[in-house]
Amino acid sequence: MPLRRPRAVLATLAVFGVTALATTGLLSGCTGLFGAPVISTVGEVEFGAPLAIPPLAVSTVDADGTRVFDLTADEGGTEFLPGQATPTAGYNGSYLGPTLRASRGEQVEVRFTNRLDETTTLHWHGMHLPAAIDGGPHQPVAPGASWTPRWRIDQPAATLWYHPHPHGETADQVREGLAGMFILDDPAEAALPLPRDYGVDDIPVIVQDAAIRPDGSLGFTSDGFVGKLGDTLLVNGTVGPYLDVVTDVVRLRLLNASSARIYRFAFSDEREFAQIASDGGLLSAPVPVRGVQLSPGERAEVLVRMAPGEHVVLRSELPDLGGVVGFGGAADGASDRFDVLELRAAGVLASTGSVPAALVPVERIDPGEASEVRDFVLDGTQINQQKMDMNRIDAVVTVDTTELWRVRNNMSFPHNFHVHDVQFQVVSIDGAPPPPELAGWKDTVYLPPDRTYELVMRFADYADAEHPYMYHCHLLRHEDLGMMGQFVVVEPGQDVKIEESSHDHH
Ligand SMILES: [Cu+2]
Repeated sequence: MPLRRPRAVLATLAVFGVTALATTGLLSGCTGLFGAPVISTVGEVEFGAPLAIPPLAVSTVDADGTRVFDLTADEGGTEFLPGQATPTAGYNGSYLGPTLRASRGEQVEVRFTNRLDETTTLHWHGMHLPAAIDGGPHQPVAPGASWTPRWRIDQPAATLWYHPHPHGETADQVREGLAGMFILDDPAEAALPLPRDYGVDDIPVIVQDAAIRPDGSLGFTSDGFVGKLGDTLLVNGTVGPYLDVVTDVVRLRLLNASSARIYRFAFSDEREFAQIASDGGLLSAPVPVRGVQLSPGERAEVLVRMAPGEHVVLRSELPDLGGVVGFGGAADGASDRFDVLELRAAGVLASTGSVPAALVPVERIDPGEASEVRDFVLDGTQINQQKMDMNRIDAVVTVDTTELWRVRNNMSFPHNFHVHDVQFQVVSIDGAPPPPELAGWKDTVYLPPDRTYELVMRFADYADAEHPYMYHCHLLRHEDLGMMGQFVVVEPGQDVKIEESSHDHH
């Protein structure tokens, strides 16, 4: 039994007409304001299972040099707890998907087949690629159908990911297990003395929360405004995982693939570690930290130094949601703590060298060059007082320009903001410069209540007046409820013409 039941209580909570439910078997402990369960698994997890490492996706290289991957989405069953089969879905397997890996400059092709019994899409989160193959809600793949996007990798080394993006259905499909990592390599990253032996000293860490009901099915412990939260962490699909560490420095690629939960990753001994990358690639220099906070969709790469023989636990400590949030924050997971992953160092550790003093130059985008300033106010589950409409284009961007987007969370609940097509830079937070860990490339950023984030981004290429990109809150319930908008990138003076056939799945 890898996991003792975490402390949670059965409570009902009326949040926007939704009821909070506790689905765990043994219920004890304390209750947050308004009755949401307060969860702590700290010290409760037995770490009885080796961390599953998603396999690297097999690829073939065509005669013209294109790297070709095959991905099939299908339903299956996964044994998260011994003897209990949980109905799940995955790519090329029963839960999650293989890690795709490609290098800057490579042409890639993904031959995707949907064997689910419902329509899905396959979105390349963080990837710079044409809108027509972005895999958003306008590229539905029907049950039994295939889809073969093909593009050139044209961005820095980074930890990206892929997941479904069908309008209104994203949260359920991701929660069932449809997600995977996409690692990009480039010469600048390869020249640095960083751990990069996949699954050995360079470890994908995909973190999701769920509640596993006694019958093995996936449930939740609370279902409030932010969405469904669970009391059990799945790390690469493993409950109660440990990792045998064999090098003196280990690189963790942290991905928050949860639909609503915000984590603040830290270690049980509060040790310092180094954040080396944010969503879109390496920072200019390692940032010494004792915690890394990730909202849904965000990634961070960190380096952790280990001593021979030691054990240390990666935890999620209380997240800093930014002041008083929601009903005291309990329904948003603000009061929850988790044991995530135990790192177990071998008695003798191979040396991977030192943590480099500098990483790669991160060219700053000058906000003074912005030819357009746009405001996005997130309120309720709307952006600028409108819900997503597949037939409405919310912003028309001219190709080869820089824009400044002022994004504001007008509520006392958490939101975040994800932009397709580009990696942006945070210019300011309520007028102040961002902290160093937010000074690199980002595609998703947490929005604390009552604050305004200025984001600068360049729309360098891929003009296409017929296919939109999305921007949206990546708390998946909010996205599904319509907290999303669409923009097209056009040639100067070009008219927008969205083809009716491109959104015929409604
Ligand atoms: Cu939101």
